Amino acid sequence: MTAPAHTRSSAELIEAEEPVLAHNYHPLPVVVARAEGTWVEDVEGRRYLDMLAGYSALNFGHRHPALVEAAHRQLDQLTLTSRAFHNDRLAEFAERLAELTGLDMVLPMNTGAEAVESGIKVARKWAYDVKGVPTDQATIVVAADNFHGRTTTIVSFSTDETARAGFGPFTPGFRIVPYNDLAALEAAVDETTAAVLIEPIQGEAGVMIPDDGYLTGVRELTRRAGCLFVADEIQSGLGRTGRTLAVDHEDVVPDVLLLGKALGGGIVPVSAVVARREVMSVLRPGEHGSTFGGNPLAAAVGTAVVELLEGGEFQRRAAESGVILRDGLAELVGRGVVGFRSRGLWAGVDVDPAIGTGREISERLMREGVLVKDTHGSTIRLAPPLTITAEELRSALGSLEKVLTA
Ligand code: IF1
Repeated sequence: MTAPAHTRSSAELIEAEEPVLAHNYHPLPVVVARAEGTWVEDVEGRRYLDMLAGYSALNFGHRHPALVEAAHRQLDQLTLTSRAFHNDRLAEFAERLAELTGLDMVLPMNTGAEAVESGIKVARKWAYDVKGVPTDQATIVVAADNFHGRTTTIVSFSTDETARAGFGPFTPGFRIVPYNDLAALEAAVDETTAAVLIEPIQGEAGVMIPDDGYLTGVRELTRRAGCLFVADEIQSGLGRTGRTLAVDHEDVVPDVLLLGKALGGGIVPVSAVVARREVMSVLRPGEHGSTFGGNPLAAAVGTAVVELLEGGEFQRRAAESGVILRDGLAELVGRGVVGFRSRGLWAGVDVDPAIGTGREISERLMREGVLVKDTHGSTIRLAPPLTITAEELRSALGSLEKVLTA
């Protein structure tokens, strides 16, 4: 990779953002200009190992050749029709995504939050049309410490004050129970319940992995109670945990699956609600839609993503490299690491607060050429591209060790 000819330095570009860009983020002070595979390069040509992978939108690495080729090919043919017309790429995308997930029908959207919103609408409509819940009485049970996106309805059921405060009034109809607590879930579900909506592993909360049997329990409970199980696999899905879906670890099939992030290969925003036929069939023409959802460029890239996952190679790599990650982190426990949780190539690492906040650790790692992101307090998350080599992973773990034991 050669450095692009920039007229402004990283420092100048960071400073230039301040007066013109909304301050809803506090990024690490690195200005990325190019990337390939596991590596990104800044304006000055410094290289960094990407251990965040666009919050798992880059599961296949930056600019995976098969995905870039699919995008290029589609750019030369057709990019947008709107859903007023059919396009020649959508049928195959839906067929293959349904097949991959073991479900029946696909509602294509763009961002994760849109998939969540759409899933909520489908669940509510199902509650009224099929379950017979009285008009406007449907409830959805969610978990504390969830992260499902940033829209007004989604932040209505967030328990994170920073995400919520100042954005009311909030959408009613949600009940919040502790995560990983089947008894609390059981107590919250009643005849008004349209769905239980959870992340099979909670990302933003710090990669919180529920006890074995929790997802099976949610599946059995929702079936018994006659409500839907909606799994938000926007971050946990598509290879990250060593299986296609995080629910696959318990061989559980939800009624509704929410996908996003890596579904667009890190190239275009692609999300989807995937559901059983009886559930998705509640939507009739005019009741829901999106200008961009299911556009031919998104469908072409999404189909190429599904094709990569059909081979199983990425799931296998995540599982195998996940062992290196887990063993490497285990060696750091007591040497700067207080505790950690990991599944596949996804880890939440609690750093000894005496060493620094998650932010400070992230900044020190950046100076070592490794990019990560903190979650809360002294927890950092690791989620490299699934294409990361054993050598690269060991090098990142070495940098972490250096920063923690310096
Ligand atoms: C931000 C976290 C990751 C998600 C789940 C839906 C969405 C997300 C399980 C919405 C999005 C993001 C968005 C990003 C930070 C991020 C995140 F820190 F919040 F938890 F990935 F680690 N469901 N997650 O994780 O998807 O609308 O963004 O496409 O800065 O808000 P979106």
